[in-house]
Amino acid sequence: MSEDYRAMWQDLGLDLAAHDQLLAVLGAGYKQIFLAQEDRPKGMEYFNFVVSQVHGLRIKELQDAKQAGRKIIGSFCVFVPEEIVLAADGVLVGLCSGADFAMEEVEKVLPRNTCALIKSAFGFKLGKVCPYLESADLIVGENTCDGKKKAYETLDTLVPSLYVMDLPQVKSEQGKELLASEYERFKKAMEELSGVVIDAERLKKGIDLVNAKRKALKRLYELRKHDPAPISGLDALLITQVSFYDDPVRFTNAVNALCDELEEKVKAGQGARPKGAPRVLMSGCPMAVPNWKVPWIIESAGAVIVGEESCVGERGVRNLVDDSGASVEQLMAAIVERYYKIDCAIFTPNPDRPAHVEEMFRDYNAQGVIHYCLQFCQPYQMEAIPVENRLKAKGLPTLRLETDYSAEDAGQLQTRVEAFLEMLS
Ligand code: BJ8
Repeated sequence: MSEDYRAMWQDLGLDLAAHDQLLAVLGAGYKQIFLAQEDRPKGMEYFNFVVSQVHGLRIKELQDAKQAGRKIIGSFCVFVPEEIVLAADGVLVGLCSGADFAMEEVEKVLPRNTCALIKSAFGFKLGKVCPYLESADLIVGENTCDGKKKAYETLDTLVPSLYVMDLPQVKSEQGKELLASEYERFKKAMEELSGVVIDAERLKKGIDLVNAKRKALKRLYELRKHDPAPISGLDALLITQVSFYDDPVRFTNAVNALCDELEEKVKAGQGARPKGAPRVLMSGCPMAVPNWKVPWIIESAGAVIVGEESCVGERGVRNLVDDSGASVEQLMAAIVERYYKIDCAIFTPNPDRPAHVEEMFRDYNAQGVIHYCLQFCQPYQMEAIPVENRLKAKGLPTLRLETDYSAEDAGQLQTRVEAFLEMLS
C-alpha cells in the first residue's frame, strides 16, 4: 500500500513492522483461499478491492469522517445498534478479529483458556496492528458471555474510551425493559459524544440505512437456497464480514448488484459447485476476518456452505426494524423489539436458537449441519448439545467441531469433515 497510508498508520500509533507482518499473512491467506476459487461472480471484484483496502482506503475514509466531525464507534457485538450510531452521524465498525496476534503479550493479561475471539481482539490492541481500534472515538463493549464481560475490565485499562452496555441474559419483561433502558442510555451517550440531538427524522434515516443493508444480505442468502448455490459459502461469508467495516450505502449497492448477477446465474443453472454437491449449514460462533479455516476445509472437500446460523450470518440480519413510528420513542421501541429477538447463546433458556437451526436446515435445503465452536466458548459449547440432540432426533446429520484460530488442527478437522461429507453423499 502507498506511503500515504504508512504515514497515516504511524499517526494512529501502529507498529509498522508488526502491521506489515499482519497484512502479509492476511494477503497470503486471501490469495490462497479466495483468489484461487474458479468462476467467481464478477461482483466479487468489489469485495476483493475492499479487502485489499481494508487497512488503506477505508481507514483513510474514517480519518476523513473524523476530520469532518463524525465519531467512529467500534463494537464487538451485533447487539450494538448501528441505527443509533448513524442517527448521531457516527460510523460503526466491527472490532472482532479472527487471527492470533501477539499471543505472548495477551496471555500476560488474559487467562490462557479464553476464547480465540477475545484473545485476538486483545492481540490486535497489544500488538498495535488494528487501525480500526485506534481510530475509534468510543469502543462499545457489552455484558454478554463471561469471557467478554470480564475482559472489558482489562480492556478499560488499555483504551482511552470504553463504554459497556449491560445486556439482558433472560428473555422476560424485565429483560426487555433492561434492553430498552440500555439503548436509551446509549442514545444519550452518542448524543453527548457527537453533539447531535437524535430526532425522529435522523433515527428513521439510520433505521432505513441498516434495514436496506440487512435486506441486501438477506437477498444474497435467499439465493443460496438454490441448487446449485450460485455463490460459494466462502464468498458469502466474506461479504458478511465486510458488512461490519464498509460504508453501509456503498456496501448495500454492491451486494444488490452482485445479487442481480447471481439471479442470472440461478436462471442459467450455474453454481459455485456442481449441482448435487453436499450442502452444509454452518451454525455457532461468529467468524470474524480472517477466520476462514473451517469454511475453507469444508468447501475444499467439495461441499458448498449454503447458510450461516451465526451473528456473522443469518442472526445478524434476521428481522428488520419497523420504521413506521413517527416519534423518537416509537422508533426506539421498534429498535428494542428487533434486537430483543436475537437468539445469542448467552440467553438462558434459549429455545429459539435450536428451532432456528432446524428451520434454516429445511429452508436452505441443507443436508447436514456443522456446528462450529471456538474452544473455551462456554455458551456455544453448552448449547451445541441441545442443538445436536434436536437435529439428531429428527434424523438431520450433525457434526460438532471445536477449534481455535491456529492451523495446527487443520489436518484433523479435514479428516472429520471429509468423513461427514461422505456420509451425507
Ligand atoms: S450476540 S454471539 S456477537 S455476544 S465466541 S466472545 S460468546 S466466548 S461473540 Fe457474540 Fe454478541 Fe452473542 Fe453475537 Fe464469548 Fe463465545 Fe468468545 Fe463470543
